[in-house]
Amino acid sequence: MATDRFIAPDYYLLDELLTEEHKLIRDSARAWVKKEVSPIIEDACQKAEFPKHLIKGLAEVGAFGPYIPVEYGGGGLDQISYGLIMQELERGDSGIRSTASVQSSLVMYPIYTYGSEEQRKKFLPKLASGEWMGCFGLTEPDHGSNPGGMVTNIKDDGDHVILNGAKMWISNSPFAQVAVVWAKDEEGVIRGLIVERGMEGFTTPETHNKWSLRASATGELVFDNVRVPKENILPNVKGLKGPLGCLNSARFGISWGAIGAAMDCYDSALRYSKERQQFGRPIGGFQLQQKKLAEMITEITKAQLLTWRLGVLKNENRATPAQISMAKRNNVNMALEIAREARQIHGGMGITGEYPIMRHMMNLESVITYEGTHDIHLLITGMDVTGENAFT
Ligand code: TGC
Ligand code: FAD
Repeated sequence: MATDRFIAPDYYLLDELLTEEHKLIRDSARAWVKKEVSPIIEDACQKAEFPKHLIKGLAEVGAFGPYIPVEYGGGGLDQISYGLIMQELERGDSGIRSTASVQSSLVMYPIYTYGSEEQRKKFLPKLASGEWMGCFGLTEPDHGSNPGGMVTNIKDDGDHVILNGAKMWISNSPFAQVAVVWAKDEEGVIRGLIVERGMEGFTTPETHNKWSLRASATGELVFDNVRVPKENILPNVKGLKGPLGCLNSARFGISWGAIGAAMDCYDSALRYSKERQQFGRPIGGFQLQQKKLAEMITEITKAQLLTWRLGVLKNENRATPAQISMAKRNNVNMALEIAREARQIHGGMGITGEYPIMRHMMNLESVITYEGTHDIHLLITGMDVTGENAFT
């Protein structure tokens, strides 16, 4: 990829809504992405390799558990700080943000929120430092949008449970030491378990041939009579609200992250439109190109306002799952539309690795599907405003 010349758009002077601490955190994540991610990300994607060497730096910029209390190794920061870090990471690449949001929202969050004190002390500091990486097993081959139908199950075996079943499409699974797994007990109640690499019968085959999120490792979790000690069961939650509660946190982060990808596409398209000449003038002088750019900055600005307000509500514990769902749907769709338009502004160059556009666009095709598909989020808003359930 060419040199990273990213300049973040801030059309409505939204920096004025951030504290000095927010700006420091955002700027240090931004600088880290420019120095460590931008130079290697295109190559990692082309090779379909997760750049493992970035784990240490991700921990150092506070990307693992930013809002987890300091006593457990987290950053003790607020929700807007978390959002800003996710925005900057996804500006680099959705796969890098994915790694961090799984670790923070889908592994550290449930252990912190639903775990025992012993579980918090054993796992959280090592997850915060990146010494251990985690993954989150909810989706199954036959149960994606409908996780309540899961068939992965546990059976009582004295001081252990016996875990059987399979999860698929699991980010970070091929290298994770720890998996937070959701399974039904003998009464059909969903429980959360911490499954550790090395437990007999537990394997994590990698999923290959993805055209999207190529710098993020995705795989399965296969459980063949795995004996999991009862001390690894998350004691403080039962039912589908357990995993869905984690998704609220991850979807919130994604709603910020998507803005990062959109900003990168817009910034690249704006610069290209000023530099690229056709018919004797910069293509940015043509009305059709200006329409695209004007719509992009409008949509980015609206998304920034939406997430900032959501961050305020989340800091006050007032953000509802449906509000978070709306921001995830709107912002990811917005980013994908911008990536497609930016690709056109770059002409043929837009399909090459010289520019980040095609990579963002392909990544966003996963982001619009995971953490609840675009259509599932439409139905969540539909149900929230009408009171009618259109899922079944
Ligand atoms: P439903 O009957 O509506 O609810 C069951 C129970 O859960 C409660 N609940 C929630 N609790 C917390 N947060 C939420 N967002 C919640 N939504 C519902 C609800 O109150 C109820 O509680 P209780 O106490 O009455 O039992 O459930 P349903 O079976 O009808 O399903 C609803 C639906 C479709 C919205 C939900 O299942 C859903 O969101 N489906 C999408 C699945 C999804 O998002 N999967 C994501 C997998 S993880 C992933 O993709 C990681 S990618 C990570 C990365 O790389 O970045
Ligand atoms: P399906 O549920 O089969 O949906 C197929 C289509 O049907 C979609 O368009 C959907 O919107 C539509 N549909 C489904 N139900 C309805 C309905 N009631 N009404 C209208 N339309 C409907 N999962 C994890 O647990 N952990 C992870 O770390 C993780 N990482 C992922 C990483 C990647 C790269 C990808 C692609 C996925 C990941 N997922 C993960 C899984 C992801 O959450 C699911 O793919 C997603 O929830 C959708 O499930 P599905 O793919 O089975 O699609």
